Amino acid sequence: MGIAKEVVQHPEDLIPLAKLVVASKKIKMQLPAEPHWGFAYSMLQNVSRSFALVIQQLGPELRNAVCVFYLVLRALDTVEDDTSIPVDIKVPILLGFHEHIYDRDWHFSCGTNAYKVLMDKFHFVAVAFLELSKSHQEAIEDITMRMGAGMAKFICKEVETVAEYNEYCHYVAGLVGLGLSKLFHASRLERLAPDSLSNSMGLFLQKTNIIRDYLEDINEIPKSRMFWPRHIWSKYANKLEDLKHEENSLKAVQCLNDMVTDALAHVQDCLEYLSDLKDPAIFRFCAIPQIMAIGTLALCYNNAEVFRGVVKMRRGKK
Ligand code: D9A
Repeated sequence: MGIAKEVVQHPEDLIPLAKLVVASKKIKMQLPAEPHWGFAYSMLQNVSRSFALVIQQLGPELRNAVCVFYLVLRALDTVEDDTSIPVDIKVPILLGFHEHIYDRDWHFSCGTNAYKVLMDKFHFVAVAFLELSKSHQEAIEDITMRMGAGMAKFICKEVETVAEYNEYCHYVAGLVGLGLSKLFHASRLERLAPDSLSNSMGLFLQKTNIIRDYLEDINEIPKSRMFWPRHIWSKYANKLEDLKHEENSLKAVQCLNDMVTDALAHVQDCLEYLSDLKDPAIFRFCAIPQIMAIGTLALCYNNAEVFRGVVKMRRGKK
């Protein structure tokens, strides 16, 4: 991305940017020597630079488990998102994914760019998974199974009600919160958090992404699925696409504020979840994405720019 442009436009960001560059250099140097772990951590950097930084907060055992968990989930997402896979092929892959992670020889090519590399070299992820402790493996397997089943359930379904919106977000994000809480507990660093609080941690992040990415998603070719629930947007427009047209700006912003208010309902649970954490490294790992999400929602609230371009916080401000 345009780091030079960012610095020219916002010179005050130079210091946080420099810190980020130093931090990411450090991660590059620390790539493990074993090919599967080297692949796992470099893949993590390729698909998500900020998550690769945040994960460095954790101690080695938990970090390896979270790294594998993240890549397994990204692979599952890649299958879900690939519109060129026929539904009758896709559904069994989603339903069987939790078994494929135990299989060094399983492989299914799909996705594009870094995600294609992740799928083509998925055996590295399986090998890394098999090196995790049994309790970490079980947590990852359980969540992968439930998420795959949830994705399969929603494959051809529009999100109508707010209850369905919460259900979909539970499968793709709330379960991630449950899985991470299990991993923290399995590492004996935390008490097991209540599922409802873990779920809210995922829902808040996912809903923030769904709100922020309106324009990116609606303009995607081939047409991607939209997750704004019909029961919310139909109060403001006849079609969800109409919100991006200048003449509907007022209704669009009212709808946006409705969506933001719905997301904010999870903040109380998120704060309770964070305040119960004991381990300082786990606290930072969990708090950083939540703080970024709060910042993103603050930027989005009452902001018609959400319908004109993608509203993103600048790195220095993160
Ligand atoms: C997370 Cl293992 C995610 N998701 C995130 C990232 O944070 C959560 C995916 C896989 C894992 C973890 C996360 C982090 C810490 C504690 C959590 C938690 O729960 C207790 O998940 C709930 O977004 C994806 C889901 C929301 C679907 C769960 C943070 C992240 N941020 C993006 C930044 C951005 O702008 O999107 O990935 C990124 O780094 O690319």
